[in-house]
Amino acid sequence: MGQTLVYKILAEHTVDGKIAAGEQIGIRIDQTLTQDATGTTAFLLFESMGGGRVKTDLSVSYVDHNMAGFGPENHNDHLYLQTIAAKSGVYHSRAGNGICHQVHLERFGRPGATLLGSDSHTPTGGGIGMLAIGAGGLDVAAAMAGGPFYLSCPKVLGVKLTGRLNDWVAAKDVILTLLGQLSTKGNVGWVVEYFGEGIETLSVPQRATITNMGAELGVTTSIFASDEQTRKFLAAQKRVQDYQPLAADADAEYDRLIEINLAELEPMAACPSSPDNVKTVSEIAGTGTGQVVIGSCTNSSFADLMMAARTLKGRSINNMVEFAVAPGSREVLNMLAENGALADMISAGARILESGCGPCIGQGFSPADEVVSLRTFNRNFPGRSGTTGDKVYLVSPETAVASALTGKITDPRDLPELFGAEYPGIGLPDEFAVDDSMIEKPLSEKEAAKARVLRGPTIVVPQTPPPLPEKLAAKVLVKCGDKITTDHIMPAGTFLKLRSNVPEYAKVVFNCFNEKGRPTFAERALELKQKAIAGIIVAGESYGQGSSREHAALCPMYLGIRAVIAKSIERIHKANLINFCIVPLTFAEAADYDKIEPDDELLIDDVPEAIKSSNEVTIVRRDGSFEFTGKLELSDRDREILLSAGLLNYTRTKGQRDKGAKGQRD
Ligand code: MIC
Ligand code: SF4
Repeated sequence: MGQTLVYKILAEHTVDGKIAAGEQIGIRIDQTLTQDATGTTAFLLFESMGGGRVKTDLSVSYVDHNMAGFGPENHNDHLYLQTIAAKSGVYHSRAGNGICHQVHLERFGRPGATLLGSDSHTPTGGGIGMLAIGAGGLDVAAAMAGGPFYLSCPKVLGVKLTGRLNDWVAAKDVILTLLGQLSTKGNVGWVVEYFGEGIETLSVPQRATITNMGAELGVTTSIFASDEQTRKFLAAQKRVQDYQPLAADADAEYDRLIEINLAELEPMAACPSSPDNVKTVSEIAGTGTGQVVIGSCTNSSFADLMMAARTLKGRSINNMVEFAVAPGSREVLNMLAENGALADMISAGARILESGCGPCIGQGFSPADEVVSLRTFNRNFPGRSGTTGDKVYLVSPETAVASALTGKITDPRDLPELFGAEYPGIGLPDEFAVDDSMIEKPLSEKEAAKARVLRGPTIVVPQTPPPLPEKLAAKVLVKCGDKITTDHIMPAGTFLKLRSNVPEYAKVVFNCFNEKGRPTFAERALELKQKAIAGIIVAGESYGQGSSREHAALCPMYLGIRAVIAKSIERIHKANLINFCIVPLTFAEAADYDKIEPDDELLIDDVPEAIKSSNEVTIVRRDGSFEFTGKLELSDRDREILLSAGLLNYTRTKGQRDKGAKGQRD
């Protein structure tokens, strides 16, 4: 039987374990990326591991999330990241140079390589044929230190693309269609591999839109073959030397197969407030909109913005719409400035935002109350825009432009009739305006030895978790439902600037559930912690979906949370919980979820023993009225990490054990 592309890359990178679906494997990581909102913690933890020079082929630190600079926090972070990168052998992409995923695709992505990024949209790199995986910052720090990355060897979902997209139908509509079919739940442990003659019609940036938003499916990553389209993209980025052709064998067998005829797709939208709440645009057409934003790592490539500029040229956006454009990279912004497209957008009424994440992570541009906001982003979780009760729709740039012109949700295929607009059909430019002057090279080892790292007072080294107790006495601090995202657990928006200061940031854990006049989640947790009582979080399906932010584990750990009991837990978040020594448990019987009440006091005996040798624990209500079974779905390594009080301690003690073993051999 032939091999899938995923398994070919895994075969070249697996350094521990057996390559078979469901087995734990450790893979060598060629490249890492970090961004500022997760990067400060990642680098602080990297330093706690011993620091020194990174051991990867390439590591890049980006500044793209926290750029508004209200107060000193953001700039303190930037300076720390710039100086620690230079010292540790890491490239540093400065604020304003663009969104990590887009810049990485443009300047560093390499077909066939492995990339680990402290951001859940790292799979964007799958558009260029990399095996690109999102993880928590501590896992990325461990990879920078030269350690393998451990994952469950995935099953492969083959998506066969045939046909060609019609005018005004976009790559975004491909992934929205798939999200409508597969939803955001139940896809943990899978990788999506796109193949078939339809992929030949999609450029690398279009492929990257699809792999980027694959993150919303909850899969480990998504990947396209590396072919003539990849070669053209790399050549236009003046790095054709990085090209190598790569594809699955013709007789590769997939664990599951889906076929999509691109020619049959139509414009789609993810309706409020989940990326899988998908409808066709024609179904919701006519709904009034007061805000439209084009940008984010999903849809702000040169072609996306040129399409918008050409369509807007000589026209004006509706006067009830606030319209903004955030170019994905400085390269794209420069090209638009040089060829006049920027002027066309400005003339049409666009507000031009800087190249960065911006409104996607609630850094401004929150919609007014009750206003429908159309965005070309990848996530519309409740409140993520910064407005409680927001109504955010996720759409393609084509649908965004059409709706900005009319002031209501509009199928872009109506543009020729409404405005006489022709489909611009923008392809890849022969050459991108490459300018790496805002990507700083690291210092040489000799220079680095003398270099000083700037660590402003708002940067606080995170605490490490205490060991697990023999008997866990804990109180249920919150009982939440299905699809709790890391945005619910650890809000971003105006709180994002607290990322480098866990004691401060921890104050807003589960802020969305806090009620005025009542003690907050954090206050209740800290009060219990003082009495040596732990906190437990109870949740439904897909707990921790969305971002990779390890603060969703780190801050609860700081507050004394020692276990999560859920119907299911998403991959990256589960790894983050283990890394920060919070025991991830799942209900053996889903119906037991209904019997637990908030404030219940629960007891678990012999916790370390169960973690050592069992796949389950018995959880008893303190008054003895109810007991149930929690499943421990853990690899041997997960167990060791929990027993060592988290990944940082595990790495330190493992380092000592390895040294001891080497000493004995010598
Ligand atoms: C996001 O899109 O939610 C983020 C902000 O990029 C996160 C990372 C973070 O929380 O810093 C992600 O996707 O992992
Ligand atoms: Fe930035 Fe939004 Fe992309 Fe996250 S999803 S990396 S916040 S642009």
